[in-house]
Amino acid sequence: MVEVIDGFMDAATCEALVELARPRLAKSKVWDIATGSEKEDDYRVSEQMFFGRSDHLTSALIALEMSVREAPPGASPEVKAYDSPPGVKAEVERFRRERDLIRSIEEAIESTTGIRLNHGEGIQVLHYNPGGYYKPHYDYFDPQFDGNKAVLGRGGQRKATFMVYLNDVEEGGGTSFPQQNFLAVPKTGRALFWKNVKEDGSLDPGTLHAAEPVVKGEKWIFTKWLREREFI
Ligand SMILES: O=C(O)CCC(=O)C(=O)O
Repeated sequence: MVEVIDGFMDAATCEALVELARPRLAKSKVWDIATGSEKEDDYRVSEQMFFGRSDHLTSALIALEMSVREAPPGASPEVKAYDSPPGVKAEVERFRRERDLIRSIEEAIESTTGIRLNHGEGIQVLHYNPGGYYKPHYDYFDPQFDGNKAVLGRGGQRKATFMVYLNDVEEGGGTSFPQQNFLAVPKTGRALFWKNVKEDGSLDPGTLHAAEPVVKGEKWIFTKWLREREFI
């Protein structure tokens, strides 16, 4: 039921993603089905951040590029005086490298899963320190709860989950699937892929899963949830 794909990502790409995510982490929250919003809860102890999806990053990059003023070669000093400061161009380049990295990962997920890139939510990077965990939960949104209506309106159900371990964990930190008696062990670049709904479209409770406590070392992963339709 859970597909394990070793070597989905090379170590350098995993490290590059971690370094981009590291300064942007915030405490993880859990989804509250009663209110349809996030709340703090010790059900989950980790830090996280989301990257924008690459097609959205591309639109933002085009706007950024258009905002850079650079006079053509040979322009007079008076005209060149209106050039954007060098820091602006460096920022555009930094943004382009981030877009390229995210796009390459998202394209690899698309070709591995056969699910279109624009069905994906943004890549979510998670970081666990020793003692960090996420108790058993489902990734799908149960439509019987009113709090899930709005989030389901943004592209339908999370029909599948694609997750990648971005480092080796010294001890603990596996991903357990209690209904399937299965424990995945973190390993740099190893991906897990599973479907949260059955062939008939019903929710699959066998996908219950948990992040086991990290005992030693730290743990980095990313998760990408894939919707039935374009995620908006
Ligand atoms: O950290 C893990 O191994 C699992 C993460 C997870 O279950 C989630 O982000 O929904």
